[in-house]
This record gives sequence, C-alpha cells and structure tokens, in this order.
Amino acid sequence: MDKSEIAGLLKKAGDIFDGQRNALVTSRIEANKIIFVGDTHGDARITKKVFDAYSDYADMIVFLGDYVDRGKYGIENLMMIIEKLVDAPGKIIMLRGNHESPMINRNYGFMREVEEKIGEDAYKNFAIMFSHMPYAAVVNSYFCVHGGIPQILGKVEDIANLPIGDFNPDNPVAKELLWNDPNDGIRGFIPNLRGPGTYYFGPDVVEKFLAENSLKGIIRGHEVADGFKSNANGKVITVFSSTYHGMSSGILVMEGGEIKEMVKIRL
Ligand SMILES: [Mn+2]
Repeated sequence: MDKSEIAGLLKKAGDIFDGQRNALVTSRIEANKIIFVGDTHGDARITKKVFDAYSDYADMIVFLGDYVDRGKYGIENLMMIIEKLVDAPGKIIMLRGNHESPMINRNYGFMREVEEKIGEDAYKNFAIMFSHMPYAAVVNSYFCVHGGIPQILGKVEDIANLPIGDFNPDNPVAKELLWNDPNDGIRGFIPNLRGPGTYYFGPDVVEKFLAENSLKGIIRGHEVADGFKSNANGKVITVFSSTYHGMSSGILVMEGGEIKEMVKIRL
C-alpha cells in the first residue's frame, strides 16, 4: 500500500465515521453474531487471526480502540481494519481509543513509525482520521467504549453532541470516555493514576448509568488484562486483544444478544 493509497483510505474512513458516528449512540444497533476486539496496539497478527477466524461468522465486528503504539505494526494493523471498514461499513465498528491522538503517538511510537515507513508529512492524515472516530456505540443494549463512564454524562445520546475534529480531546466527557477505568473498591468517582482529567468509577456509578440508559452492560478495552476481566459484578467487561504485554489475547463473542464466550486467540 503506497502513501497516496493510504491517504485515500484514511479519508474514506473519516467520511464513514462522519456518516455513522451519531447513529451509533442514538439508534441502538442490533446484530446477531458479534465479535468484540479490545486493544490491538500494533499487533497486526492478532487482527489478521481474528478476521481469518471470524469474518464469515460475524454479522458485526466491534473494535474498542487503541490500534497503534507499543507494537511495531501499527500502520499494518490500522489499515487492515480500515480496508474491511471501507468494504463493509455496516459490519465494522471502529471506536476511538486514547492512543488515537498525536499527543500520545508522539510518546508511544506511532508517530515515528509513520515517519519511518511512509514519510515526514504523512502523520497528519492519521491525526485527522482519528479526530473523526466515534467515541462510543450502543450495540444490543451494551455500551461499547474504549475507557469508561464520564463523570458528567447523563444520557448516551448526548455523546452525539461532542465536538468533532479534536486531535487531543480535552472536552471532559470525550476525554473520560477514552481514559476512565472501573474500580470495584470505590464508590462514585476518584482521580485515576493515569493523570489529570481521568477518573476511576465505582460499581454504583455503573448501576446508575445502566439503569438510566436502559442498558445491560459495558464492553470496553483500555486496561491490560489476560484476554479479559470483569468489574462491577460482571456488568463491565474489559477485552484485551494485544499480546504486547506478554498477555494472552482475548476476544468476546456475542450471539442472540447474549455473551456467548470469551475466546483466547493464539498465534
Ligand atoms: Mn487505552
């Protein structure tokens, strides 16, 4: 894939995000067989395995963000998913992670990867595309997001009103959707070790959020886990799909609206 081909695909992806972003949080999407993929972090081999194993099976594949940085194959990983998205926009959902941002890519490897593999001026096209990615989706009454519940979000539909085009989101709701983590040992929100403007949310926050929005649970990425972990009495499921940290890669399979199984992907 050459430089102009990549730029063209990134533009197409941005246009698809613009067309679908609001519907993802306002129209309550339903599908029968769904695969949820957590952080892949430049682990293109895992993403290829998921597509090889599940493309025919799945009606929809939901990626929960963090496609780049850490692993060496961020471009390959991201472009593989974008090609599938462009081929079948209704089948692939690509949510934004906190690593889809220049401030983070400068420190964790992706900006340098792009400069080395494509060229000095190519990174901006990625940054623009990232800034158009959706922050969340409601699928089969599950709230899908990279990080978690923000302090001041009332209704999931309000996510449709967030500003678009922010390279490094500083809107508190947008930032916390990308950065927050569940914590079973607390009530309410407390500051998160990840840094200013990020928070942990307790099981009580989860209960209230799900009830107010008539949702069944939350499926998210963001935290390193041995494939997956659960919080808030199983109401929050974290999926971690990269092997980067020496963890095993996990994905979640949903069928008929229920979580069917968690599967470890082996290379
Ligand atoms: Mn993350």
